[in-house]
Amino acid sequence: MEWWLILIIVLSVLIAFGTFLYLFRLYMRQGRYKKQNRIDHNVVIITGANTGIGKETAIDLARRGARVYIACRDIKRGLDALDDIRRHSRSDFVYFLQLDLASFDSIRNFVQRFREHEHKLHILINNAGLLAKNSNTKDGFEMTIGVNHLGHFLLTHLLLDLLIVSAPSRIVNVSSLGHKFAKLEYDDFDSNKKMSVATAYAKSKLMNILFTRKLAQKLIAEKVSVNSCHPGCVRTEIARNFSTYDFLTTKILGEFLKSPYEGAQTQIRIAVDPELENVTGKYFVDCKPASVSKEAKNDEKAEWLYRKSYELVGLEKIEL
Ligand SMILES: *[C@@H]1O[C@H](CO)[C@@H](O)[C@H](O)[C@@H]1NC(C)=O
Ligand SMILES: *[C@@H]1O[C@H](CO)[C@@H](O)[C@H](O)[C@H]1NC(C)=O
Ligand SMILES: *[C@@H]1O[C@H](CO)[C@@H](O)[C@H](O)[C@H]1NC(C)=O
Repeated sequence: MEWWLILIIVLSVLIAFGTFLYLFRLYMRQGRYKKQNRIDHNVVIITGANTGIGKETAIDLARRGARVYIACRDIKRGLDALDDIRRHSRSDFVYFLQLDLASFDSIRNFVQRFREHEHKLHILINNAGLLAKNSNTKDGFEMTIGVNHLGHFLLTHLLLDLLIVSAPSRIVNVSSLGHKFAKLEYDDFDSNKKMSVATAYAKSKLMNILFTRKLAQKLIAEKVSVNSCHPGCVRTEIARNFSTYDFLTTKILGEFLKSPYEGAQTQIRIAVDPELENVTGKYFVDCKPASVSKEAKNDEKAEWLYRKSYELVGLEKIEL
Protein backbone atom coordinates (compact mmCIF):
# COMPACT_ATOMS: atom_id res chain seq x y z
CA MET A 1 0.00 0.00 0.00
CA GLU A 2 1.09 3.54 -0.65
CA TRP A 3 2.34 5.38 2.43
CA TRP A 4 -0.10 8.25 1.91
CA LEU A 5 -3.03 5.87 1.84
CA ILE A 6 -1.98 4.47 5.23
CA LEU A 7 -1.61 8.00 6.54
CA ILE A 8 -5.12 8.93 5.41
CA ILE A 9 -6.59 5.82 7.03
CA VAL A 10 -4.79 6.46 10.30
CA LEU A 11 -5.86 10.11 10.33
CA SER A 12 -9.48 9.22 9.57
CA VAL A 13 -9.59 6.75 12.41
CA LEU A 14 -8.12 9.31 14.80
CA ILE A 15 -10.58 11.99 13.69
CA ALA A 16 -13.53 9.60 14.01
CA PHE A 17 -12.40 8.56 17.48
CA GLY A 18 -11.86 12.17 18.57
CA THR A 19 -15.28 13.17 17.29
CA PHE A 20 -16.83 10.25 19.09
CA LEU A 21 -15.17 11.25 22.38
CA TYR A 22 -16.24 14.86 21.90
CA LEU A 23 -19.88 13.94 21.22
CA PHE A 24 -19.88 11.48 24.11
CA ARG A 25 -18.62 14.23 26.41
CA LEU A 26 -21.40 16.57 25.22
CA TYR A 27 -23.94 13.80 25.73
CA MET A 28 -22.77 13.05 29.26
CA ARG A 29 -22.75 16.70 30.27
CA GLN A 30 -25.97 17.94 28.65
CA GLY A 31 -28.84 19.84 30.27
CA ARG A 32 -28.70 23.51 31.23
CA TYR A 33 -31.31 25.73 32.84
CA LYS A 34 -30.88 29.06 31.10
CA LYS A 35 -33.75 31.23 32.37
CA GLN A 36 -32.73 34.04 34.69
CA ASN A 37 -36.06 34.32 36.53
CA ARG A 38 -35.90 35.74 40.06
CA ILE A 39 -37.43 34.18 43.16
CA ASP A 40 -37.02 37.17 45.48
CA HIS A 41 -37.86 36.59 49.17
CA ASN A 42 -38.66 32.91 48.64
CA VAL A 43 -37.44 30.86 51.59
CA VAL A 44 -35.38 27.80 50.66
CA ILE A 45 -33.83 24.90 52.60
CA ILE A 46 -31.14 22.76 50.96
CA THR A 47 -29.75 19.73 52.78
CA GLY A 48 -26.12 18.75 52.27
CA ALA A 49 -25.32 22.11 50.71
CA ASN A 50 -21.75 22.33 51.98
CA THR A 51 -20.30 20.75 48.85
CA GLY A 52 -20.94 19.61 45.28
CA ILE A 53 -24.27 20.12 43.58
CA GLY A 54 -25.99 21.20 46.80
CA LYS A 55 -23.57 24.09 47.16
CA GLU A 56 -23.95 25.11 43.51
CA THR A 57 -27.72 25.03 43.92
CA ALA A 58 -27.46 27.27 46.99
CA ILE A 59 -25.32 29.81 45.09
CA ASP A 60 -27.73 29.86 42.17
CA LEU A 61 -30.88 30.29 44.27
CA ALA A 62 -29.28 32.97 46.44
CA ARG A 63 -28.37 34.87 43.25
CA ARG A 64 -32.02 34.75 42.23
CA GLY A 65 -32.95 36.57 45.42
CA ALA A 66 -34.04 33.71 47.69
CA ARG A 67 -33.31 33.45 51.43
CA VAL A 68 -31.34 30.23 51.52
CA TYR A 69 -30.81 28.00 54.58
CA ILE A 70 -28.07 25.44 54.14
CA ALA A 71 -28.31 22.42 56.41
CA CYS A 72 -25.39 20.12 57.03
CA ARG A 73 -23.89 18.02 59.77
CA ASP A 74 -20.37 19.35 60.21
CA ILE A 75 -20.36 22.85 61.71
CA LYS A 76 -16.93 23.88 60.44
CA ARG A 77 -17.59 22.66 56.90
CA GLY A 78 -21.01 24.28 57.02
CA LEU A 79 -19.64 27.67 58.05
CA ASP A 80 -16.86 27.50 55.43
CA ALA A 81 -19.46 26.73 52.78
CA LEU A 82 -21.62 29.59 54.04
CA ASP A 83 -18.76 32.05 53.43
CA ASP A 84 -18.17 30.69 49.92
CA ILE A 85 -21.85 30.75 49.01
CA ARG A 86 -22.28 34.34 50.23
CA ARG A 87 -19.20 35.44 48.32
CA HIS A 88 -20.11 33.73 45.04
CA SER A 89 -23.77 34.71 45.11
CA ARG A 90 -23.07 38.23 46.47
CA SER A 91 -26.03 37.70 48.78
CA ASP A 92 -26.13 38.11 52.55
CA PHE A 93 -29.37 36.18 52.78
CA VAL A 94 -27.74 32.80 53.19
CA TYR A 95 -27.76 31.05 56.57
CA PHE A 96 -26.38 27.89 58.11
CA LEU A 97 -28.29 25.60 60.48
CA GLN A 98 -26.72 22.40 61.78
CA LEU A 99 -28.56 19.21 60.86
CA ASP A 100 -27.61 15.56 61.24
CA LEU A 101 -29.97 13.49 59.11
CA ALA A 102 -28.78 10.35 60.88
CA SER A 103 -30.58 11.43 64.05
CA PHE A 104 -34.32 11.99 64.46
CA ASP A 105 -33.60 14.24 67.46
CA SER A 106 -31.30 16.43 65.41
CA ILE A 107 -33.93 16.70 62.66
CA ARG A 108 -36.65 17.76 65.14
CA ASN A 109 -34.25 20.23 66.70
CA PHE A 110 -33.34 21.67 63.28
CA VAL A 111 -36.99 22.24 62.41
CA GLN A 112 -37.60 23.96 65.73
CA ARG A 113 -34.67 26.36 65.18
CA PHE A 114 -35.76 27.02 61.60
CA ARG A 115 -39.24 27.96 62.83
CA GLU A 116 -37.71 30.55 65.14
CA HIS A 117 -36.43 32.36 62.02
CA GLU A 118 -39.13 31.78 59.41
CA HIS A 119 -42.87 31.29 59.12
CA LYS A 120 -42.76 30.28 55.47
CA LEU A 121 -40.98 27.73 53.32
CA HIS A 122 -41.30 27.87 49.54
CA ILE A 123 -38.69 25.39 48.36
CA LEU A 124 -37.29 22.32 50.15
CA ILE A 125 -34.44 20.56 48.36
CA ASN A 126 -33.69 17.11 49.79
CA ASN A 127 -30.22 16.98 48.33
CA ALA A 128 -27.98 15.33 50.94
CA GLY A 129 -27.00 11.80 50.08
CA LEU A 130 -24.35 9.44 51.27
CA LEU A 131 -22.86 6.03 50.81
CA ALA A 132 -21.90 4.48 54.12
CA LYS A 133 -20.52 1.10 54.90
CA ASN A 134 -21.52 -0.97 57.94
CA SER A 135 -22.82 1.77 60.15
CA ASN A 136 -26.12 2.66 61.71
CA THR A 137 -27.96 5.88 62.42
CA LYS A 138 -28.46 7.07 66.00
CA ASP A 139 -31.91 5.50 65.87
CA GLY A 140 -30.54 2.14 64.72
CA PHE A 141 -31.27 2.05 61.00
CA GLU A 142 -28.82 1.13 58.25
CA MET A 143 -26.96 4.39 57.57
CA THR A 144 -27.45 4.88 53.81
CA ILE A 145 -31.18 4.18 53.87
CA GLY A 146 -31.54 5.94 57.21
CA VAL A 147 -30.10 9.22 55.94
CA ASN A 148 -31.08 9.23 52.25
CA HIS A 149 -34.62 8.12 52.89
CA LEU A 150 -35.86 8.08 56.50
CA GLY A 151 -34.11 11.28 57.59
CA HIS A 152 -35.47 13.23 54.64
CA PHE A 153 -38.88 11.65 55.11
CA LEU A 154 -39.12 12.97 58.66
CA LEU A 155 -37.69 16.36 57.72
CA THR A 156 -40.18 16.78 54.88
CA HIS A 157 -43.14 15.89 57.08
CA LEU A 158 -42.12 18.20 59.92
CA LEU A 159 -41.98 21.06 57.40
CA LEU A 160 -45.16 20.24 55.48
CA ASP A 161 -47.41 22.76 57.22
CA LEU A 162 -44.99 25.58 56.32
CA LEU A 163 -44.86 24.41 52.71
CA ILE A 164 -48.64 24.29 52.60
CA VAL A 165 -49.15 27.83 53.95
CA SER A 166 -46.54 29.07 51.47
CA ALA A 167 -48.14 27.40 48.42
CA PRO A 168 -47.50 27.28 45.53
CA SER A 169 -44.37 25.68 46.92
CA ARG A 170 -42.06 22.93 45.85
CA ILE A 171 -40.23 19.89 47.18
CA VAL A 172 -37.30 18.56 45.19
CA ASN A 173 -35.94 15.11 45.95
CA VAL A 174 -32.55 14.38 44.54
CA SER A 175 -32.65 10.73 43.53
CA SER A 176 -30.46 8.85 41.10
CA LEU A 177 -30.44 6.68 38.04
CA GLY A 178 -29.14 4.10 40.52
CA HIS A 179 -32.77 3.53 41.56
CA LYS A 180 -33.20 1.42 38.44
CA PHE A 181 -31.03 -1.33 39.91
CA ALA A 182 -33.08 -1.69 43.07
CA LYS A 183 -36.05 -3.67 44.26
CA LEU A 184 -37.83 -2.82 47.46
CA GLU A 185 -38.17 -5.66 49.93
CA TYR A 186 -40.16 -5.59 53.09
CA ASP A 187 -37.18 -6.19 55.39
CA ASP A 188 -34.94 -3.46 53.98
CA PHE A 189 -35.13 -1.38 57.12
CA ASP A 190 -33.58 -4.10 59.22
CA SER A 191 -30.11 -2.89 60.20
CA ASN A 192 -28.88 -6.47 60.54
CA LYS A 193 -29.69 -7.30 56.95
CA LYS A 194 -26.55 -7.83 54.86
CA MET A 195 -26.45 -5.36 51.97
CA SER A 196 -23.62 -3.97 49.86
CA VAL A 197 -23.13 -0.20 49.84
CA ALA A 198 -24.28 -0.02 46.23
CA THR A 199 -27.45 -1.98 46.98
CA ALA A 200 -28.33 0.17 49.97
CA TYR A 201 -27.73 3.30 47.91
CA ALA A 202 -29.87 2.11 45.00
CA LYS A 203 -32.65 1.08 47.39
CA SER A 204 -32.59 4.43 49.16
CA LYS A 205 -32.86 6.22 45.80
CA LEU A 206 -35.76 3.99 44.75
CA MET A 207 -37.48 4.91 48.02
CA ASN A 208 -37.01 8.61 47.19
CA ILE A 209 -38.90 8.16 43.94
CA LEU A 210 -41.68 6.01 45.41
CA PHE A 211 -42.15 8.73 48.01
CA THR A 212 -42.05 11.54 45.58
CA ARG A 213 -44.91 9.94 43.69
CA LYS A 214 -46.93 9.13 46.80
CA LEU A 215 -46.46 12.53 48.39
CA ALA A 216 -47.20 14.32 45.11
CA GLN A 217 -50.64 12.64 45.00
CA LYS A 218 -51.35 13.66 48.56
CA LEU A 219 -50.33 17.28 48.05
CA ILE A 220 -52.01 18.13 44.73
CA ALA A 221 -54.90 19.95 46.39
CA GLU A 222 -52.48 21.93 48.56
CA LYS A 223 -50.52 23.20 45.55
CA VAL A 224 -47.26 21.81 46.86
CA SER A 225 -45.41 20.11 44.02
CA VAL A 226 -42.99 17.23 44.58
CA ASN A 227 -40.56 16.14 41.88
CA SER A 228 -37.39 14.10 41.84
CA CYS A 229 -34.34 14.06 39.63
CA HIS A 230 -31.12 12.35 38.63
CA PRO A 231 -28.35 14.97 38.53
CA GLY A 232 -26.28 13.00 36.02
CA CYS A 233 -22.84 11.54 36.57
CA VAL A 234 -21.15 14.22 38.61
CA ARG A 235 -17.71 14.67 40.12
CA THR A 236 -18.68 14.81 43.79
CA GLU A 237 -17.31 13.81 47.11
CA ILE A 238 -20.09 11.32 47.78
CA ALA A 239 -17.63 8.45 47.40
CA ARG A 240 -14.72 10.20 49.05
CA ASN A 241 -14.13 7.28 51.39
CA PHE A 242 -13.92 4.69 48.63
CA SER A 243 -10.49 5.22 47.11
CA THR A 244 -10.74 3.13 43.93
CA TYR A 245 -13.97 4.77 42.89
CA ASP A 246 -12.55 8.14 43.79
CA PHE A 247 -9.45 7.57 41.64
CA LEU A 248 -11.56 6.44 38.70
CA THR A 249 -13.96 9.34 38.81
CA THR A 250 -11.48 12.12 39.37
CA LYS A 251 -8.48 11.03 37.33
CA ILE A 252 -9.75 8.96 34.44
CA LEU A 253 -13.38 9.66 33.75
CA GLY A 254 -13.31 13.27 34.91
CA GLU A 255 -13.71 14.80 31.47
CA PHE A 256 -16.88 12.85 30.87
CA LEU A 257 -18.49 13.72 34.17
CA LYS A 258 -20.50 16.80 34.94
CA SER A 259 -19.00 19.48 37.14
CA PRO A 260 -21.06 20.17 40.27
CA TYR A 261 -22.36 23.30 38.52
CA GLU A 262 -23.59 21.23 35.59
CA GLY A 263 -24.99 18.58 37.91
CA ALA A 264 -27.03 21.18 39.78
CA GLN A 265 -28.92 22.36 36.68
CA THR A 266 -31.73 19.81 36.83
CA GLN A 267 -32.64 20.47 40.46
CA ILE A 268 -32.40 24.23 39.89
CA ARG A 269 -34.89 23.95 37.04
CA ILE A 270 -37.34 21.89 39.13
CA ALA A 271 -36.99 24.37 41.98
CA VAL A 272 -37.52 27.62 40.09
CA ASP A 273 -38.84 27.24 36.52
CA PRO A 274 -42.24 29.02 36.39
CA GLU A 275 -43.26 26.66 33.59
CA LEU A 276 -43.19 23.74 36.04
CA GLU A 277 -45.49 25.38 38.59
CA ASN A 278 -48.21 22.77 38.13
CA VAL A 279 -45.98 19.80 37.37
CA THR A 280 -45.80 17.25 40.19
CA GLY A 281 -44.84 13.62 40.81
CA LYS A 282 -42.36 13.62 37.94
CA TYR A 283 -38.73 12.53 37.58
CA PHE A 284 -36.21 14.62 35.63
CA VAL A 285 -32.84 13.86 34.05
CA ASP A 286 -30.66 16.44 32.24
CA CYS A 287 -33.36 19.09 32.86
CA LYS A 288 -36.03 17.04 31.06
CA PRO A 289 -38.80 14.71 32.26
CA ALA A 290 -37.68 11.06 32.13
CA SER A 291 -39.11 7.67 32.93
CA VAL A 292 -38.55 5.74 36.15
CA SER A 293 -38.13 2.01 36.61
CA LYS A 294 -41.11 -0.34 36.75
CA GLU A 295 -40.44 -0.94 40.45
CA ALA A 296 -40.63 2.81 41.10
CA LYS A 297 -44.14 2.88 39.57
CA ASN A 298 -45.48 0.23 41.92
CA ASP A 299 -48.29 2.00 43.80
CA GLU A 300 -48.76 -0.82 46.28
CA LYS A 301 -45.14 -0.66 47.40
CA ALA A 302 -45.27 3.13 47.50
CA GLU A 303 -48.24 2.95 49.84
CA TRP A 304 -46.58 0.29 52.01
CA LEU A 305 -43.36 2.29 52.20
CA TYR A 306 -45.23 5.44 53.10
CA ARG A 307 -47.01 3.81 56.03
CA LYS A 308 -43.91 1.95 57.19
CA SER A 309 -41.75 5.07 57.12
CA TYR A 310 -44.38 7.02 59.02
CA GLU A 311 -44.28 4.44 61.75
CA LEU A 312 -40.47 4.10 61.83
CA VAL A 313 -39.77 7.82 62.22
CA GLY A 314 -42.35 8.02 65.01
CA LEU A 315 -44.88 10.39 63.45
CA GLU A 316 -48.47 10.52 64.60
CA LYS A 317 -50.80 9.17 61.94
CA ILE A 318 -52.13 12.19 60.11
CA GLU A 319 -53.93 11.59 56.84
CA LEU A 320 -53.42 14.39 54.38
C1 LIG B 1 -39.30 13.63 49.02
O1 LIG B 1 -38.47 13.25 50.02
C2 LIG B 1 -38.80 12.69 51.29
C3 LIG B 1 -38.15 11.39 51.56
O2 LIG B 1 -37.46 10.78 50.65
C4 LIG B 1 -40.17 12.33 51.50
O3 LIG B 1 -40.57 12.53 52.82
C5 LIG B 1 -41.02 13.10 50.74
O4 LIG B 1 -42.16 12.35 50.83
C6 LIG B 1 -40.60 13.31 49.34
N1 LIG B 1 -40.20 12.54 48.91
C7 LIG B 1 -39.07 12.04 49.26
C8 LIG B 1 -38.12 12.55 50.01
O5 LIG B 1 -38.77 11.00 48.73
C1 LIG C 1 -15.00 9.22 55.80
O1 LIG C 1 -13.89 8.90 56.57
C2 LIG C 1 -13.59 9.86 57.58
C3 LIG C 1 -12.35 9.44 58.30
O2 LIG C 1 -11.47 8.77 57.46
C4 LIG C 1 -14.76 9.98 58.52
O3 LIG C 1 -14.50 10.98 59.48
C5 LIG C 1 -15.99 10.36 57.76
O4 LIG C 1 -17.11 10.39 58.61
C6 LIG C 1 -16.24 9.38 56.64
N1 LIG C 1 -17.34 9.89 55.82
C7 LIG C 1 -18.34 9.12 55.41
C8 LIG C 1 -19.36 9.79 54.58
O5 LIG C 1 -18.44 7.94 55.67
C1 LIG D 1 -50.99 26.60 37.11
O1 LIG D 1 -52.33 26.50 37.53
C2 LIG D 1 -52.90 27.74 37.89
C3 LIG D 1 -54.29 27.49 38.46
O2 LIG D 1 -54.88 26.36 37.92
C4 LIG D 1 -52.92 28.66 36.67
O3 LIG D 1 -53.47 29.91 37.04
C5 LIG D 1 -51.49 28.83 36.18
O4 LIG D 1 -51.48 29.62 35.01
C6 LIG D 1 -50.85 27.50 35.91
N1 LIG D 1 -49.46 27.73 35.57
C7 LIG D 1 -48.84 27.20 34.51
C8 LIG D 1 -47.41 27.56 34.31
O5 LIG D 1 -49.41 26.44 33.75
